Amino acid sequence: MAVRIDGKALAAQVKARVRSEVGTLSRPPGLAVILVGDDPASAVYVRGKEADCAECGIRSFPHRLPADTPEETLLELVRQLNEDDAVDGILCQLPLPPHLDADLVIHTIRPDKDVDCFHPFNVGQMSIGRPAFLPCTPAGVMEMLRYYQIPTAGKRCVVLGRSNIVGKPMAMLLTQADGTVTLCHSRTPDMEALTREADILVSAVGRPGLVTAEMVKEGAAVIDVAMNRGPDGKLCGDVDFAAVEPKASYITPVPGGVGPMTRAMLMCNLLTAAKKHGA
Ligand code: L34
Repeated sequence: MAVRIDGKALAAQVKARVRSEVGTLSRPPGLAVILVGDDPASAVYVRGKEADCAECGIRSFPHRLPADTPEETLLELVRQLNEDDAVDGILCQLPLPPHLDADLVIHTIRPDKDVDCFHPFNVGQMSIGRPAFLPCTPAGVMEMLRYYQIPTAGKRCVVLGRSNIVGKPMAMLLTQADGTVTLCHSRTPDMEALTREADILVSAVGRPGLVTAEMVKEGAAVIDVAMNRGPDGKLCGDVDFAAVEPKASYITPVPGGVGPMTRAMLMCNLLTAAKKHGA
């Protein structure tokens, strides 16, 4: 039976560390939080991030914009926040409404305030092993592996999903931690043959029930990054939790797994940004 990785408890520890370091700074770090439109899931995540800020002694500056906000208005807000010395980090919650170009917004955020680590400069720095920031979700997964002493060096790691915000950077961080990484996606034939070899299996696809017990190696660590809403309205990940739990050595629940860690790592990035800005 797998050990359940407690993302909520670990996130609380990480945030306590951030809070105590924030207490040593000459001024509180500041996070600008941009939320465009009224996607209910995004609203929940953003509220969570603002609550985390309060918990860590970080100021948050909310910017709620209507769904039909013109692109130039959003870009102008970002430029203004780039110049605002009280703002150490700028978070523009994704996804954006379809008429807005997320890449353009990300490009406009000054790299030293890019606490999501989405800007191409920071992605590049990370990819050559000289990170300024680490992307929050993959960094949260790495923190879980470290805390639970799940070794990565020399291990077979399989990542499902190749998104820019999770799959690709996850594969990169596992590679840097000396794992042997296979990145699978919708065009991967016979994915099961690959996942069955995985010591560490990370799923970030967004399809409930994708990862079945048959796909998991006995004793594997199974990390579920997905956030789906099941037909019953309940949150679930990609992993068939009940079936996989007996077979795995470690498993993350949804909710209470990777999600809270994503938010905790954002707090770490804010601390880093504030220090760089001389706080
Ligand atoms: N810019 N956009 C930007 N940065 C990010 O880092 C994100 N992400 C993803 C979506 N868009 C983003 C998040 O914040 C996903 N994500 C995220 C963050 C937190 C949680 C889930 C996704 C989270 O707190 N999950 C809780 C349950 C929340 C609920 O009840 O709905 C959990 O326990 O998993």
